[in-house]
Amino acid sequence: MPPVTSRRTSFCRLCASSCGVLLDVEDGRITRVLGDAQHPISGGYTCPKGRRGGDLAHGPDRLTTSMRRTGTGTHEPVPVARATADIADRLRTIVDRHGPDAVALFMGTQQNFAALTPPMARAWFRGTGSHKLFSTMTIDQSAKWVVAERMGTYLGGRQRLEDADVWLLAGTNPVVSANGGDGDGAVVQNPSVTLRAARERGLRLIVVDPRHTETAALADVHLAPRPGTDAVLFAGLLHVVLTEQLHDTDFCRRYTADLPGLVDAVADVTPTVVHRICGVPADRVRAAAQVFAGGSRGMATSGTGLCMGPHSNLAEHLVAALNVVCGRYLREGERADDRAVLTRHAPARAEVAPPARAYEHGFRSRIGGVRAMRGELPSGILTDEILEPGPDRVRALIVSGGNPAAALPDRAKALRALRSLDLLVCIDPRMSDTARLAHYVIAPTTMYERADHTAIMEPFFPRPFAQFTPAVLPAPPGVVDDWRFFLDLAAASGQPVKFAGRILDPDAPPTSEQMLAMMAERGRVPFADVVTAPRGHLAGASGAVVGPATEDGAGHRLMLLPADVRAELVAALTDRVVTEQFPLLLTVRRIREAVNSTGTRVPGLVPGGTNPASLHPDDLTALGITDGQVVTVRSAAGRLRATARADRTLARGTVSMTHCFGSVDPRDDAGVNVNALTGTGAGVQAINAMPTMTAVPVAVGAVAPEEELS
Ligand SMILES: Nc1nc2c(c(=O)[nH]1)N[C@H]1C(S)=C(S)[C@@H](COP(=O)(O)OP(=O)(O)OC[C@H]3O[C@@H](n4cnc5c(=O)[nH]c(N)nc54)[C@H](O)[C@@H]3O)O[C@H]1N2
Ligand SMILES: Nc1nc2c(c(=O)[nH]1)N[C@H]1C(S)=C(S)[C@@H](COP(=O)(O)OP(=O)(O)OC[C@H]3O[C@@H](n4cnc5c(=O)[nH]c(N)nc54)[C@H](O)[C@@H]3O)O[C@H]1N2
Ligand code: SF4
Ligand SMILES: [Mo]
Repeated sequence: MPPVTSRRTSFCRLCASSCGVLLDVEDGRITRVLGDAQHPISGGYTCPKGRRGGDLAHGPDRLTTSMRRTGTGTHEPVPVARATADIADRLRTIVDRHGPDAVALFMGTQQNFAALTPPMARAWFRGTGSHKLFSTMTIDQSAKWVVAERMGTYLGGRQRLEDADVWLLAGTNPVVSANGGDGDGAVVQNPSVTLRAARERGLRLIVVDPRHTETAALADVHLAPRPGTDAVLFAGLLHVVLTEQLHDTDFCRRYTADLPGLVDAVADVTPTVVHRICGVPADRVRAAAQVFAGGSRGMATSGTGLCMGPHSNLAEHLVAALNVVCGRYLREGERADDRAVLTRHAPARAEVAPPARAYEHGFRSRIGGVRAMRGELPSGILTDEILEPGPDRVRALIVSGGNPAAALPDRAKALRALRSLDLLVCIDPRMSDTARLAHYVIAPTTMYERADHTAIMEPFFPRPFAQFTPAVLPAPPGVVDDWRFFLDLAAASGQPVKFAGRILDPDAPPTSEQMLAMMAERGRVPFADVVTAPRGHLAGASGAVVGPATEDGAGHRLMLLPADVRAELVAALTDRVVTEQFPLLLTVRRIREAVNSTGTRVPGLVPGGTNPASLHPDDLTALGITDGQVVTVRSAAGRLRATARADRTLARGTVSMTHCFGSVDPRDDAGVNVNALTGTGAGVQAINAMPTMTAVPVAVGAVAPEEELS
């Protein structure tokens, strides 16, 4: 009998896009992933890694049982219940000796794409009493948190792409990353179609990127600054807007405290100064500012290219200041940007939450006196938290949906730190680098083996939308849902777990579907309406409008340029980015075929199988290097070997590589890990300890043939 194929609807959960998919399933295996053309948000779009989504479940390296490290450093299968009990025992011993702060949780990217995992991981963590919570946000875009703390937040909501006539994207390439920065969902889904449609209705698009990216190819204006100089560029854009009086005087009068201070601080940052520092011609700086401020609606949003640079907190602050002075926020009485469907609606008000500088009061780490922000310590100090002696040194680390061995800056130190732990637990469906170093690897269900909904992703959808998917594939018998592992670990440790307002009974836990329903109880749409709509539920506008300021809130103002930000601007203006020893600047770049390390080892997915070091062909010629040649890339932090690739989209003087490749096992042919080059002390940001991961000074040289053989 020929195998029976059934076609199921679901949504992909490898990135925030949550694209609607059709899955052909045969004998419990996915044989084909198709974009769902009738999906109301993604409209049939999928990317290469999404189309290989079945490999996560069926690939040769899929873990179908949990693993335990043996005395010789290899791993052997262990039943998950045994592993959970052992982990609880070992945690208890560590806490008894060293206190709860010896236990840390690292929350990675893939944790965020399962609705139940973050709340349950956090619920377990809260029960430990530890302060050592880390996530990838602080090696990514925590500059946005810093901006909110130093500037304050306007609570009426941001303008949206759907009715904007101008948009500026800085250091983000949504056509590839499906991520336009700032959690501003409009450009996340079906990105090139979305951006093209916006342009057809008259939107003018400005892209700021040292590379002529796939997104820049769709832009009206492309500025290619020298990497790491965005803060100066944005100060210059503000200079033009403010000297030419293109700003929104009414918004500034109502909601800002210190406009004259900003005017003064950027007075000398003329387009000529910008040209000298950033390499962008003065007339183009002026024109870009005029196009942006000349629009009536639309924001500047930014991504990793800004948030990972040497002045990331300042650069982000000035992007936000540009939005503020141009008044690109929703006013009282306007339709609110209300995308809550399964989550609770938060009312929008035309007022300011003043700068709170909460990072001055949070838990204080012994590492550099750095403090927690939003309950998290910065991942930039995680390795020191593990390695530096001290009574509350981190000795046990649980990694949920992340791969810090590949993702953390200063790879050698990160590996040393992870290897030195008394207990490393990694929940991962494959033997990632972090899993290989772990004492226990918990094998979880993969995306199509679990029921889920889009509650966490609501802010990223362009319209109020929610989707539910049941599990489409049977899970292998040895695996466990991520959320269930945290519940069982809490139970084995004698910690009660509270979820959606009730204490869960670990002996008779709810099903995933019940948990998802509990999570959606405060939504505006009954969960049943979402469950019965296989392609998801478009909820329509909620009718909410931006309300008036409260009595308390009416007096609050945004701080455009507090003294510390001003000092950072002075420093950025005098910075020397490149040196003779390291004349080139290494930049970050994502590829369609991988989300961080996920996808890097799927056979045949990444073109060429690896991550090259791209340079402008003229730079290659000047260095005497040919396309395809093996080169050494050196920085102050370390060196690596990669294949050189000629790439005309890059500005001269830049090198571009993709992160999270490579392997701790030298037998693997898995590319090279770029974090061999990152993470020296230089450029680490105050407040959030954000390391420099783009605009890293490097030198590239040919590898002599005899060296290549060794
Ligand atoms: N040099 C340099 N370094 C960087 C960056 C850069 O641009 N340049 N980018 C930084 C950024 S923005 C980030 S976000 C980090 C990424 O840092 P991480 O989030 O730590 O890295 P990922 O590779 O995304 O790790 C995800 C892991 O989850 C696993 N996984 C997949 N599905 C599931 C699941 O259902 N359950 C569980 N439990 N696990 C699953 C995958 O196999 C993978 O090992 O890297 C940072 N590091
Ligand atoms: N396909 C795919 N999608 C992803 C991911 C992935 O790995 N692959 N990762 C996900 C994650 S974890 C994140 S955080 C988001 C990130 O999403 P994005 O921030 O959009 O990431 P990138 O696509 O790398 O775009 C960063 C851009 O910044 C530019 N850049 C580098 N240095 C500088 C600089 O100094 N100044 C300026 N102005 N630009 C600079 C680079 O050339 C690049 O085009 O993407 C998410 N989506
Ligand atoms: S963009 Fe790709 S990885 Fe992201 S949800 Fe869509 S198909 Fe999946
Ligand atoms: Mo990220």
